[in-house]
Amino acid sequence: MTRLKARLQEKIEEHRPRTTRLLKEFGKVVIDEVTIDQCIGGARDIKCLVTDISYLDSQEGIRFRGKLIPETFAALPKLPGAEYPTVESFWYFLLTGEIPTAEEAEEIHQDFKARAKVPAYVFDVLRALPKDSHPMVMLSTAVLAMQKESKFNKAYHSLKKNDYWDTTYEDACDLLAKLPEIAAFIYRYKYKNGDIIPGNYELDMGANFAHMMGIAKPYDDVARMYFILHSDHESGNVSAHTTHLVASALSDAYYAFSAGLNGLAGPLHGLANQEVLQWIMEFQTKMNGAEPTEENVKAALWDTLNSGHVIPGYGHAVLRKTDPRYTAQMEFCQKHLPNDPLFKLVNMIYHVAPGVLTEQGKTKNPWPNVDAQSGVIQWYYGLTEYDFYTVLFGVGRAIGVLANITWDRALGYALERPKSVTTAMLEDWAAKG
Ligand code: NMX
Ligand code: MLT
Repeated sequence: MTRLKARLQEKIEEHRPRTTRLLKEFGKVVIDEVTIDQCIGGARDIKCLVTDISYLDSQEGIRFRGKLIPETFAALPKLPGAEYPTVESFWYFLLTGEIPTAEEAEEIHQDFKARAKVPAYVFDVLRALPKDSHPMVMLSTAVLAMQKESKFNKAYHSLKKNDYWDTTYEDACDLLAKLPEIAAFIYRYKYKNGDIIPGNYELDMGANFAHMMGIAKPYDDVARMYFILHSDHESGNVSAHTTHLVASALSDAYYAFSAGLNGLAGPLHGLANQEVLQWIMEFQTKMNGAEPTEENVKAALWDTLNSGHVIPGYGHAVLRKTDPRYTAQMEFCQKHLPNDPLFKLVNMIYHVAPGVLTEQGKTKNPWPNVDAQSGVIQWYYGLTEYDFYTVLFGVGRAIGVLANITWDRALGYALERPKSVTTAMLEDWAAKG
């Protein structure tokens, strides 16, 4: 057993009495009420999910296990010469809430290496799909195709509820270890004439991903930063919530994560990073080679709004300030690509879009989210096929949602089944005030 798994087991045993006590002694304590607009409007702000892995505050943004993004980057171990921590050390941190030593992080690297081999049939399945399938269809299909490997599913009938977490953790690690190779395969198969680069599992996950993508340094650090930043955003977002919901039926990690990816593929969620680049490309085409100015950016933003579309990369269901994940990536750009024309244009949009959205007066949050800045970095390092960007988000998101469903099973969270009402019932409540 790895030190991570042993520590996780201890943590789970320490934690269980807290959940049991809350349920037994305080189960009927009221923590929220539900209004009609929440019922119709996407359950916004209703407190009815529990996770200790991350928490999103509308003002300060995400905290992973209590740490803000800069604190997380500063605390975790890094490889010599690297600017960002390894994904492996972050996985340990998300699961246990503890900072691993370099040796503990290396043990995860070795564990992932042993789990990394992608079954050959996965590549056959991907090749059998139409080549113009969206890369997210490919990723989700690849994950679902591997469901027969699920250790949880194989063991299910012989397991006791308290043991569910063990094989869920095994599935989570197996899946996470394989995802970078699957994602890189999709990229090279679809856009690089199938010129596949075999993995080098001596490298950590970020560096190996960069290697398999065929992109030179510092893309290893880009990959580490990107996967960590996109990993988790508490439990209510569509991809995390879907993964949690599907797993609550005791569908295994493969079923659950594949479903979560399908939610991530929507333009209001993870596909927004692709939409941002598409918006920029269409803007540049309209500019026909002319220098962008704040005036023509503003006019293009109004055109988008007036045609009934959203400005991709702006707004958020919870955040009410600039997303710190946007800021973290902007800081990377300021350091590594300060004079890049696309970065300058994205900055110009940042200066203009919040004013336009505020003037329009609909959105509760006119500030940029993670997706407004992420494509610029990918583009700069040669990854210009922007319909691939949500796959990168998906690999990162796996870290958070797989850690979450491991804990869901550890704490015996119930089948999720909220109650629905009818419009007539709402009208009745409305009439009564
Ligand atoms: N551009 C234009 N209108 C917007 C935008 C935007 N960026 N953001 C919100 N609105 C509108 C929204 O469509 C709604 O209009 P209506 O009343 O006509 O339905 C109104 O403002 C109120 O929406 P909010 O309550 O501010 O936002 P909500 O919580 O419903 O939605 C998002 C949050 C993220 C779906 C929304 O801000 C949006 O569509 N943003 C653009 C897409 C995007 O960047 N998504 C990525 C989010 C991050 N991620 O990776 O998942
Ligand atoms: C996310 O990372 O999941 C997005 O910012 C959406 C959200 O938190 O609702």
